[in-house]
Amino acid sequence: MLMIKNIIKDAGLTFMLGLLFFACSSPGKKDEKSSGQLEQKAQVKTPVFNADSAYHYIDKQVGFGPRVPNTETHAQCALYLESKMKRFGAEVIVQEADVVAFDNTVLKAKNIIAQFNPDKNDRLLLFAHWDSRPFADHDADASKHNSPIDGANDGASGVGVLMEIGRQIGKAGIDMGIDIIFFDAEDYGQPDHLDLPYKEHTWCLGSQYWGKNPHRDGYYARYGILLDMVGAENALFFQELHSLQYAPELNQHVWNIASDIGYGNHFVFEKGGMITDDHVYVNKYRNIPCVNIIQFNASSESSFGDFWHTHDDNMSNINRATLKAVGQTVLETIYRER
Ligand code: AHN
Ligand code: ZN
Repeated sequence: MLMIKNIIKDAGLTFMLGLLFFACSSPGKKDEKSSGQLEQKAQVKTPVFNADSAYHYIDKQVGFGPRVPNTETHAQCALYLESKMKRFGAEVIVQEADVVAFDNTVLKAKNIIAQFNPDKNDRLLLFAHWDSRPFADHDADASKHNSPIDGANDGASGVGVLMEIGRQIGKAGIDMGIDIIFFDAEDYGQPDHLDLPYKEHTWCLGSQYWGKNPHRDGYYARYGILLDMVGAENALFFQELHSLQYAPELNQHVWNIASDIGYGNHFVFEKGGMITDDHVYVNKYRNIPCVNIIQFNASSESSFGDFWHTHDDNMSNINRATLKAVGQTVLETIYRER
């Protein structure tokens, strides 16, 4: 009887222990499973873009003086951009290229290529030009046509926004491979005030070179986003026509995200102009679908803004609200990728 009682007791204990084990192990398993699922979907949350920091990076670039190829101030700014991107955690390549300008000047160009997660095959490309224009051919004062401009909006703004995006990627991490390229010698195109016969392909010399000689053999990215003149107050970004041709879905996607997160006031769902810019060559030579976020209003007389290619393209025209709209939209776009 005692033995039977003990057996029953043992069985009870085993049962109790079993229950206890089940109770302990099964939620554990459930946790593992759900955290596994979470891991697959879990993305780092989209970081918050800091417009003050982008503004500061623009001011720093302008502070060097004109970023015209073959000048000392250009070389100093290149070192600054390289060292900042390294500090944000990117692996940086400075691609040096001799390119020939419209007037046969040989420009010692530097494309600055910052790679995040360099070993990942699945990549996104963000780019802007970092050089500034050696002419002010649209300035009302003709005596100043041959002096270089600050290019706070035209050049520095796109770079400043991408630097802040790079800083955020460095802090938060990201699943995708990301390349941020600052192209050189975009804005050395044949000036209007010289009345020379029209010549094609005198703009975007840095991206033309890189397109034919990418930093990695066969370089490819899912898509590319170009930022050009993204810092002016109340800037409107219409849908640029090359972008609509090469990357119609991406164009809608980016504009949808902008309006989703509250920047529909800057991103207009209407056609803009057809603009020869760095994205054309990235598309043409590397076959990467690209969109250009650029201030250009086809129905306004000063389509790129009144201070475009004048000495008024300085810090006084840089606006934090516009930088925020563009920076947060691009960050949201790349953090939604998987
Ligand atoms: C042309 O005017 C042909 N392209 C404009 C590209 C540009 C100049 N972006 C900035 N400055
Ligand atoms: Zn320009």
